[in-house]
Amino acid sequence: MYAVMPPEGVLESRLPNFRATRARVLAAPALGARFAQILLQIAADGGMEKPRCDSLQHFLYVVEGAAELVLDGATHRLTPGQYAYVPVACAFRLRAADGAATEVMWIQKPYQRLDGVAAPAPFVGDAANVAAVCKHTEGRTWQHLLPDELGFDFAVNILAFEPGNYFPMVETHVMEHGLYMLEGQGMYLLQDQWHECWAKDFIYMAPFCPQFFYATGWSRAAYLLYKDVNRDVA
Ligand code: UGY
Ligand code: MN
Repeated sequence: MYAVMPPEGVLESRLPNFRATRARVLAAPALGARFAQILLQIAADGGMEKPRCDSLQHFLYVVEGAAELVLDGATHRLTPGQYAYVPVACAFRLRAADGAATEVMWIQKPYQRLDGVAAPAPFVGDAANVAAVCKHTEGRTWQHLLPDELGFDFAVNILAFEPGNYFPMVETHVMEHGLYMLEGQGMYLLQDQWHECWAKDFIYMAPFCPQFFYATGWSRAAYLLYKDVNRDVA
């Protein structure tokens, strides 16, 4: 199962504890996903009314503009490509910064603890400082935005493709994906259908959905990819 969602078709929601904010819900348990992914379009005077502290873990990635994040008592100004990880029971508050609108991708997931493994601590990062690793083929890179540690039960990676570059094989795996196209364009094979995708499109891929991508157009293509990892599956 999968869902391809161009931005113009994703109707807006209003969420509790937010003011002057349009929420585009891209993935949620209602879809069968074990996480939620929401694009927040926050007006200049918008954002969370009060801090939030709950039983979910959160990942926030700034897509446009600048956001002010208060995390665990410290204030951060985050710009495109900068992001934060918020563990369970950690207070945070997100608002627009600099008196201008901002767009933030928000991922929420219940945490699956592992006996004997410490839960991750909150942190703020910048994709510009994350190494781009070439794993299989030239012209195709991965950036792992979260540390490769067993404490994390999900990963968020940026995959980038030079024009014409592609996966070495069709993948089919137990992990599910939330994919947000950051730049460029390409063709996605999902199950047995081809879909053309552009920047700002979203794709949900359920576990075991066959998937393959190649970049088209004249500039590189890149996407932000959520994936569940590091836990038993039975
Ligand atoms: O890591 C992944 O599962 C990745 N190669 N999948 C994808 O980009 N659809
Ligand atoms: Mn995959």
